[in-house]
Amino acid sequence: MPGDQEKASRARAAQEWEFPGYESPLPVTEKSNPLSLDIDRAGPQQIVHVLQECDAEVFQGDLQPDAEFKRLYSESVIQILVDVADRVKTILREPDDSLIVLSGCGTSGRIAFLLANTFNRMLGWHQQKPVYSYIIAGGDKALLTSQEAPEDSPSLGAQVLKEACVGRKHVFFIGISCGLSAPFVAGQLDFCLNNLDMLTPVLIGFNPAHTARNEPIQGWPHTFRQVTERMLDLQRAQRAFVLNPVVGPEAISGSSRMKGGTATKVLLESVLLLGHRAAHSHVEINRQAVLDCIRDYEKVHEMTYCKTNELASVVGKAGTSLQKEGHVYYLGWKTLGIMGIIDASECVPTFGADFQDIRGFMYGGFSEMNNKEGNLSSLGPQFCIDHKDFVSTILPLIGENDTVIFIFTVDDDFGDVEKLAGQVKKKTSNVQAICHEYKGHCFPVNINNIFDSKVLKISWTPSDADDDFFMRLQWELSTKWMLNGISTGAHILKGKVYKNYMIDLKVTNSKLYRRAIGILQRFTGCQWTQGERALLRVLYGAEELTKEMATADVSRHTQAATTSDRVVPTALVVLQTGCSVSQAQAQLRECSVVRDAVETCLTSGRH
Ligand code: F1P
Repeated sequence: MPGDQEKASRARAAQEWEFPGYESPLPVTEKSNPLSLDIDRAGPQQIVHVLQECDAEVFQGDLQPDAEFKRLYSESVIQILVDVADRVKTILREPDDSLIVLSGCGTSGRIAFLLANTFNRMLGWHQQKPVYSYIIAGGDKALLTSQEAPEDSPSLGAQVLKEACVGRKHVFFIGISCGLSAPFVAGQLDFCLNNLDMLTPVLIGFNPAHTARNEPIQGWPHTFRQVTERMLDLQRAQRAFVLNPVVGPEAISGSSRMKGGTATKVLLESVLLLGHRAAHSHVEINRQAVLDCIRDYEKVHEMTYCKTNELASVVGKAGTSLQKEGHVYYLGWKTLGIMGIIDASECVPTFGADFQDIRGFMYGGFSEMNNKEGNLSSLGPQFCIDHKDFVSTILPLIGENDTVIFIFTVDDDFGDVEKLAGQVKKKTSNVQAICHEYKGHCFPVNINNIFDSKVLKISWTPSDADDDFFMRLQWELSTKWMLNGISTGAHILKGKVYKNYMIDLKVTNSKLYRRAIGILQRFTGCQWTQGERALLRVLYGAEELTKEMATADVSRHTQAATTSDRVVPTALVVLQTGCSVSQAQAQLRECSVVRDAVETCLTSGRH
């Protein structure tokens, strides 16, 4: 645990991004975190340490009473959590004709899916019908793969929500956009604001409202910021709610799957849990109850990062696998299997990874996923997520360069774990485990004997208030931190990160398009238009842009990006050296490590 001195220095470092001029005008979720500036040069131990520090910022209290940014523990945020939990309780008490919709894009939609299913299951235990529904931009395909383009359509968002509301009288809509930026969610919130007699909207995100995205949205009359401001006006009358504490910049700039996803899970689970406890067990919803709940999650952070050495060891193993062109496989059970699948799917847009680099599988596959569209495995290998798929298609090819990570708890059938581990061990000695047990419920055998190495095992001591349900939510969060650390760390070790930027991101929607140009500007000092031209030349593989290319919509550009590789690194080389697109591509092909290629180009360009 950090000492006082370390805590103080952490607070000092964290304050840097709070200065008004720091990387202005970027919103907090897009800024680079001063704590992780050198993460690209760090070893596994240091990577984990930096992630621990960045993740701790999620729970940082107000530094001064009049601090510019609201935090998770700020009075006003806690009050909104109380109000939202109270609404959840009201719906659960009178569930007929009511619906709670959780919606988002990418990671935010995946968390929406996870929680909608989890809390419907809880209702089932109380003999109640499901009340929750989830929406993810791009449909269920987006649960397993990156489908970034639908994120840009407000009308699609509104349409899907409208369909979900059919036959309901009251809908409590929770829209998640970590960066307060996704047009898909803006469209849904706007739909709510136009139908307030039926819908009450909640917006979850992690930027101050005045930095919500304000650029025009193609074919739509509003911006995200305007929608947010309308909601804030209605908040006074409790007809809309905006939950937007700041949790600090991501360790990898803009990678909202990390802290954004974590904070979403913490906030949403807290309000839903308290709503359920109030509705079913008559536990009062008040500020203290909210604070206690968030503190419990903060303890999960401490428990998880107590295992720094073990986690660093797995990060190192996974990094070596990726460096040697091997793979990392997550084999999980129940919702921890879903956490693995989610984490793996996010590596494609974040690091420009191949979907085969890191893959997730879960016991029972789609019959356990419980997604709306059912079994998607016929859509292609990315959608084959059952352990059986792993055994039939991957296991025969496994070798020493691969890392296989088992993710399970004491509540899973240990015989299944042992059997599969036995099969994998015949192929590689690199078999790791992340597992959770709790007081009075320990594994029947010494896990180390099965996995031959330091196992990442956390033994939890539940407090009296903890039920099994809450315990699982905590395991999920703990597992999320570990998996985010492993996949991020492994890609850093592979050289997919430059300083703390995802230098090889996929430029597949308008947010990522702007982020890519921002990266070019930052490292080459170019003007926006110059950076954009270089990016477009690479996207279209053209030395000269035609008028049509230069004037096309961003959606056309991002469509072109789906088939392009190493877009930002190539544009960087073009800008820095003045060479042609094909020369830059050839130069990068010679260099296996993207980070080194970028670094060489930038430093030599300065001489
Ligand atoms: C949604 C999102 C991210 C994803 C990528 C593109 O962001 O899909 O989940 O990792 O960065 O955007 P947000 O709307 O929650 O900010």
